[in-house]
Amino acid sequence: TKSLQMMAVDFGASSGRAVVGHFDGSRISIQEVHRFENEPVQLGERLHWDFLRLFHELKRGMMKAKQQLGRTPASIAVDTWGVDYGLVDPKGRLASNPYHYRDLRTELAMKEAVQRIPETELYARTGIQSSSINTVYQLFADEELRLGQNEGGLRMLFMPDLFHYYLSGTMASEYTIASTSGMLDAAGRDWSRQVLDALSIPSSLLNPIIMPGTRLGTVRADICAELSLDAMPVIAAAGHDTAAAVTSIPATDSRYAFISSGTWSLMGIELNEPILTERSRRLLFSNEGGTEGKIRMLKNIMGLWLLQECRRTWAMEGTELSFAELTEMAQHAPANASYVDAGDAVFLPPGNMPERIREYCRATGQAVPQSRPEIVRCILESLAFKYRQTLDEIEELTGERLERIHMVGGGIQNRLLCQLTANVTGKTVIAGPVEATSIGNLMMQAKAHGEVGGLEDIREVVRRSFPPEMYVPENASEWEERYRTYERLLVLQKTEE
Ligand code: ADP
Ligand code: LRH
Repeated sequence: TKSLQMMAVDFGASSGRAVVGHFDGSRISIQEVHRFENEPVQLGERLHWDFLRLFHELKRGMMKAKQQLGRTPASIAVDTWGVDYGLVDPKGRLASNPYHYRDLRTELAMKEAVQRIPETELYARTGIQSSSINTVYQLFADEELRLGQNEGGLRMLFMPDLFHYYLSGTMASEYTIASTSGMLDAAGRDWSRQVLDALSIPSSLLNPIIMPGTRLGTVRADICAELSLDAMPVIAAAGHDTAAAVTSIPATDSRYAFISSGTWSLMGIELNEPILTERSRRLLFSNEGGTEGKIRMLKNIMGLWLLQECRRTWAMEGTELSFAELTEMAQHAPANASYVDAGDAVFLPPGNMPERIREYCRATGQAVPQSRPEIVRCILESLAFKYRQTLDEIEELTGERLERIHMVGGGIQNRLLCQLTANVTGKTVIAGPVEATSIGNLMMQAKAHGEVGGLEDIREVVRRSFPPEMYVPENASEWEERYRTYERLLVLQKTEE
């Protein structure tokens, strides 16, 4: 095996990073060379990502990677958050700035769309949980495009595909990111004709699906010149950040659930085929595409977004608090026994999160958390309870008992949340790696270079390279009691609907 030095750029919904990875055939080591904020921009009525700035950060990352290594990396791949896209015109120009999935224009569109194709049918075909963020509703909301049947000859590129296009000039839709759209046939792993036709979404917008680990081309000559790089291959590794993260879970068998913890918490299991039942639809599980032919059956949980938004509100009120400080605050707050449903779409849009949490507690007849520590405590406990609920649901859907929970992503730096998760689920939590997404991205590049085998080999490399941390359940019976309260309050009425 030759020694490979590659680079990955991982765009999360809250921050992005460029890392270089060194794979020697047995272990991989990574080094962050560039990190940047990813702040959305409200422009008039609409919420957008700042694509131009993000592309600029990508180039800065490439420049720093070269400086770090003293030479051009062997390849590059980009991964991003799910569902969002850009539209490119026939001359290759960005036709409009990409929208943020938290933009509210889709709410109405979603209601109209399900008049055309029932949610039950949408789910039976695509296996994607009903949510206003789904690409399918975003495209349906674009009436000009839909009713004009794409007269302008635009092409839709998901965010990682869009970055890859402007890097390499090659247009393609990588499977894992396309699978978040709600427009792929989950079992057939290709665009769903029926869904597109029912919603009059022009198929001329779409690109062929390619599988993770496909080489797209090389970085364009003008970018190489701008950054003084030699020719560098661009690889579609695993375009969806969550798919990349799941690829690098250091598991030894399949008796585990994963939680990919960042802005969102994505909790689920890996399967060979999707579960497309009425029960899994009602429980809001998605079947997204994984690497190596796998399906990620998972639930999108609001996640640390709740905390990020509180932090932003408090900063605007004049108190800047780090995530470490926020966690510390909650550590000493009493367990307050007020909870929110961390799956509830009311928490999706940005804006005054502390007040929305208070309002939720008020409306559900609970004590209203007042202080900041109480609010943070409420968020973290509510997340842990949601994980417990989701775990029970996964066990119900599969009829199998799971033994462990693997947690990965930036959110595992919140050690209180990892411990609470162990306590409330009664399962051992295995936490790590923090940079699972970048590592998964890099390992899929190594796969494309022919330097590593399948998933099992990749996971063995990750285990060897990043020993995880264990959290053992504490005070199980006390937490079981609390969970029963949560269940009576927030779970039972809903699941019996
Ligand atoms: P994304 O990829 O969605 O942008 P990350 O995987 O980078 O998200 O994770 C970001 C989250 O990690 C933050 O919302 C924050 O709650 C958590 N986090 C980051 N650093 C720390 C820290 N030092 N202590 C506790 N939590 C942290
Ligand atoms: C997490 C994530 C998640 C969802 C959301 C939109 O970063 O990719 O899996 O798709 O973003």
